[in-house]
Amino acid sequence: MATENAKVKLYWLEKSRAQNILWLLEELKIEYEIETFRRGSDQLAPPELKKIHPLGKSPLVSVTPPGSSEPRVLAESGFITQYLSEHFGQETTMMPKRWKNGQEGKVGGETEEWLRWQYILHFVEGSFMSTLMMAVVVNMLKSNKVPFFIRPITGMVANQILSSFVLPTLKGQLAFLEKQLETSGGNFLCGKNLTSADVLISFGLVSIKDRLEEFGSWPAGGPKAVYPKLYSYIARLEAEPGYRRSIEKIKEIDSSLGIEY
Ligand SMILES: N[C@@H](CCC(=O)N[C@@H](CS)C(=O)NCC(=O)O)C(=O)O
Repeated sequence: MATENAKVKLYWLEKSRAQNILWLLEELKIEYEIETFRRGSDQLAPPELKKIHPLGKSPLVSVTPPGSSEPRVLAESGFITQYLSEHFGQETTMMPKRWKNGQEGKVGGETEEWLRWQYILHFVEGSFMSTLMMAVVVNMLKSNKVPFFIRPITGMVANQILSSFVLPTLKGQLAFLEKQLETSGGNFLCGKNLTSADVLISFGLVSIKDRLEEFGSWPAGGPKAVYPKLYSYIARLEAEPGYRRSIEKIKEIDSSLGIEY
């Protein structure tokens, strides 16, 4: 698709991973439109989003090619990230170079950076976010959202699920990310440059960084001592100018809209 004059629109939901895509659009330095949505009192997305895409989740992005009036609706954060990076990221570091010189199109001819980038795009939604969601939802069984007289029982069940399955899985994924950072040869997951894989994982990491101790026990020093590289990396992501701009952008649109990680 020729990208000049393509119209891009982000359907952004408050307190959601749509913030990643807003950051990505800022990095791509393209013009885009943004429509904001609030969650209902049930914390779900409003029904209007179902008119854009049948699943009614956010982020959603529509791309209208130049000369067309037919927007293509993209859903699923990983797919949106890949599509936007491939079409609009050529002049940026968002998508690493795919082929080693002279190895174009060959099995095994891909660069290490590109393989990492593709892998992380799938890992984020395929593994990481579902573990985080499970941790957060199971943890609610311990909270004051549950009537106090059954909370001792739901709390016991929650602790059992967290300690036997969720936290070990999450710790494995965080240790994996720590190792990725150790071996990337740079400050980011794929190497020296910030890519859209870093952008895509940011919402999950920022939202969970201060909550890990709620999910079970940790060695002395807590998660920060266990994953020092990961915690420095999260701080670097939060200091990125594009990340800061994405937060300012929402405040400019409506200061009452929640980003809340
Ligand atoms: N797998 C989807 C997940 C989308 C998703 O669940 N989005 C959440 C926001 S973080 C949402 O729309 N929640 C509101 C709801 O479930 O009604 C993706 O990769 O984008």
